Amino acid sequence: MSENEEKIFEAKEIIESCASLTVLTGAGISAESGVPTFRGKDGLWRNFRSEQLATPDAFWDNPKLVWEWYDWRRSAIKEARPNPGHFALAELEGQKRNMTLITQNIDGLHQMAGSKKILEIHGNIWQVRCTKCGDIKQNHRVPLEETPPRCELCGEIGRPNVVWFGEIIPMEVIDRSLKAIEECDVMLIIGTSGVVEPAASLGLVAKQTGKKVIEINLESTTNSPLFDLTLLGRSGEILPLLYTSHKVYS
Ligand code: BV8
Ligand code: ZN
Repeated sequence: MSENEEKIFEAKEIIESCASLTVLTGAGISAESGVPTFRGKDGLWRNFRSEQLATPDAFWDNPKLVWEWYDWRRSAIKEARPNPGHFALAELEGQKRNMTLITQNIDGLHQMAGSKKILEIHGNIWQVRCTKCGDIKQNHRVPLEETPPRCELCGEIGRPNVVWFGEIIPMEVIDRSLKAIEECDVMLIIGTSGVVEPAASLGLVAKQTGKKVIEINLESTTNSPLFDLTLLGRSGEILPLLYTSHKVYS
C-alpha cells in the first residue's frame, strides 16, 4: 500500500468514526467541474488578476468592467456541474449527526450537489445586491441583460452579493463558522491554497481547539505542516474513498 493509500485508509477511519464534521472548501473542489481557480493559471481575465477586480475600489472606478468580469465567470459557471467531490460531501452530510460545510466558493455547486448546511463565507455569484437599498435578488440570467444590472425596487445599480478584498465577512457568518469548528470532532479542508484571510486561519483555529484536521489538495500548502493528515490528489477522486457510500447507482 502506497503512503498516500495508507493516509486515505487512516482518513477514512477518522471520518467514519466521527459524529460531527466541519468542512472548508476552496476553488480546488470546483476545478474538476471546469470552474477556473483563483490563483491558478486560469485566474486571469483580460490580464487582470482576480484580486485587482474583486475590490470595492475597482467596482466604483468602473462598475461596467467589473460586471463584465462577473458576467464572464457566470457564463463559465453556468455550464459547470457538480463533480464526485461535491456529491461525496452531500452524501456524507446525510450520514453525519452534524456536518457544516463552510465554502469560499461563490459558484453554488455545493447546493446543486444536494448539500444543505452551507456557509457561503464569500457570498454567491447568482445573487445581485442593490448598492443603495441593499435588496438582494437571485439572478441566473447569462448573459446579464444589462451591465451593471439595476435594482428592481429603487433603480440604483446592483453589485454581486460577494465579499470583496478589503471588505469584512458578515459577523453572523464568521460566528456560525467558528461555532461549527467548536462543535466538530474533525475538520476537513479541501482545495484551498490557504492564502486568503480570514478563511485561511479557520484550520488553525480547529488545531488550536484540539480538533483533528485532514487536508485534501493537489499540492501541499503553507499550512500543511500544521495539519494531522494531508492527502495529495484530486478531491473528486479522493473524497468518494473516504466513506462508505449507500447510494445505489442504477
Ligand atoms: C478582510 C469572493 C478585514 C469574490 C473572495 C495581508 C496579510 C493578510 C491578509 C491581508 C493582507 N492584506 C489584506 C488582507 C486581507 C485579504 C487577504 O487575505 N488577502 C490575501 C490575498 C493576502 N482578505 C480580505 O480582504 C478579506 N476581508 O480581511 O476584511 C480587512 C478589511 C480591510 C483591510 C484588511 C482586512 C476578504 C477576503 C474575501 C475576498 N473574496 N471571493 C469573488 O470570488 O469574486 S476570495 C477568493 O479567492 C475565493 O473566494 C477564495 O477565498 C480565494 C481563492 O482561494 P482558494 O479558494 O484557496 O483558491 P486558489 O486558487 O488560491 O487555490 C486552489 C487550491 O486548490 C490550490 O492549492 C490547488 O493546488 C488546489 N487544487 C486545484 N485543483 C484541485 C485542487 N485541490 C484538490 N483537487 C483538485 N482537483
Ligand atoms: Zn435598491
